[in-house]
Amino acid sequence: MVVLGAMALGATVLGAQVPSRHRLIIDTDFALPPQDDGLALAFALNSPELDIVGITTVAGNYNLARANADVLRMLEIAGRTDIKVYGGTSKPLNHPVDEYARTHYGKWWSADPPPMPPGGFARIMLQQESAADFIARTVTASPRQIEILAIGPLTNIALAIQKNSSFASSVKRLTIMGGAIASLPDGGGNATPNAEFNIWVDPEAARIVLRSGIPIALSPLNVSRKTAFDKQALDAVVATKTPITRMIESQMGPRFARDANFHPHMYDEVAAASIVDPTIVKTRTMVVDVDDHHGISYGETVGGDDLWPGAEGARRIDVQYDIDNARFMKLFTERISKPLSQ
Ligand SMILES: [Ca+2]
Repeated sequence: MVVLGAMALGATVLGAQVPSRHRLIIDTDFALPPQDDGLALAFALNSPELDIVGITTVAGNYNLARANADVLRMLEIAGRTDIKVYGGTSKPLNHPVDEYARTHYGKWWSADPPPMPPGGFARIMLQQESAADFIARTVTASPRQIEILAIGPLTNIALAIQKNSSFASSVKRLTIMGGAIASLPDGGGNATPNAEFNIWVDPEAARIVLRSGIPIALSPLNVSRKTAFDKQALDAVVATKTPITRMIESQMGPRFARDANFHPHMYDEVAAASIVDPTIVKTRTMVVDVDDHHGISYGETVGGDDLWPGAEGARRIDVQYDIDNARFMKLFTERISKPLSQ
């Protein structure tokens, strides 16, 4: 605890500089657990290595109103109303709402009012500034100091790139949960046969972001598919009673009660944990680009060891391809189940 406390403050101990915290913006298509964004935020709030400088919302799993309502309520439950929330875009840059979007997973296109979160709607409010404006302003004010964890469609990040010409070169690092690399084991899509959901919702934004030159770590389905949140993990998390674990128990307990073998993959949680401890994943550099043609592979992330015809202008990024699942789960459950601290 002494070591962590010193790290948390970025302090000097006996004249030796210890690592400073990651100053982090979290960009999320948020919903409360059992959705992975909710579990990832619970992990982040309880990780002293992370200094969350703001949360920005985007439409994805549900619409923007649901993301806003749920994340504001989660911060109240966690007692972290000091963290400001900035509302993002309610629709992708170009993706049309077609019959496939309406009938398959994801309510990004919906105008449904958000359901009441546990304990009622939050009393705290969104900030006036838009997500893209906040991201661009904050990052360019502290060049190469701010990291971004993007765990939804990349619309806000693409808009920040378009709004401010010095933004991309000012980002310290961008960790993305998204994509699926077919040329690596456990690839293949989940929104379509080839496309992963976050990238598929806004392929045009993802292509802008991946080609921007921002230092990127991609956490694709290839690693998500090697993980699962199971009954054992739930039991470990709720063994300690905190406002967060009680909420997780109320949200997820009934689901596991109906099916003890329920074991959803972990997506955004892996991306968040890989910032706290990069050694839990194996990473390789690849050229990665996004297919934004409205054809059978719309939204596919294609990765290769070198540039290939048609990918001119694509960039080399870090791609996670394997995970030490036992160490990840230990870190994840320990963090979520410990008492909340600021
Ligand atoms: Ca997400």
